[in-house]
Amino acid sequence: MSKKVAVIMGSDSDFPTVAPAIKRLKGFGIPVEVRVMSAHRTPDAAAEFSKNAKAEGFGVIIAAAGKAAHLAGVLAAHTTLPVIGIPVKSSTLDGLDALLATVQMPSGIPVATVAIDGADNAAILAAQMLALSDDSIAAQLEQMKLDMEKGVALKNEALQEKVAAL
Ligand code: C2R
Repeated sequence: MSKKVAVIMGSDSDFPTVAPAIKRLKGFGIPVEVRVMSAHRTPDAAAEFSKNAKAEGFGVIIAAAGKAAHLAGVLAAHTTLPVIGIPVKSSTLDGLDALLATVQMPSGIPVATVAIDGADNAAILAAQMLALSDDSIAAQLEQMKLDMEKGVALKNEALQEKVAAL
């Protein structure tokens, strides 16, 4: 059994954005624990969770937050586990605020930041981290890339037919 992935979101309003990450991780057979937790609204719980995460069997933390998105950075401050940040588009600034707050970490405390609302890539990146010491996840990732390649080849073929018909 691989290490667990924690998927933490700043608010339950982030759930629709984060759901694809949970689905993807489950698809890989990776054990996932999902929590609402906030560096702003529940600062003690967030710090405590992160401090204990490694000992609790987590291998990666994914943190999703919108607006002034400090969640991923604060979780990263309290652990040596890799933290992946998902900036959520939940404001009038279309997620640019969350992107900058998540990605612009000071030296020493990295947060691997995916695209705005990039939940699926966050899950794939977490799987790639766990795959370093888990052959079953590594094999699934290899297969995923082969499937993707086949999918693009099929799309290319279909496109050639459309071009020829012009
Ligand atoms: P509500 O919908 O609950 O008002 O939250 C959440 O991630 C959400 O996108 C609005 C937005 O506030 C974000 N939030 C943060 C943090 N906690 C909640 N950015 C944090 O700790 O960084």
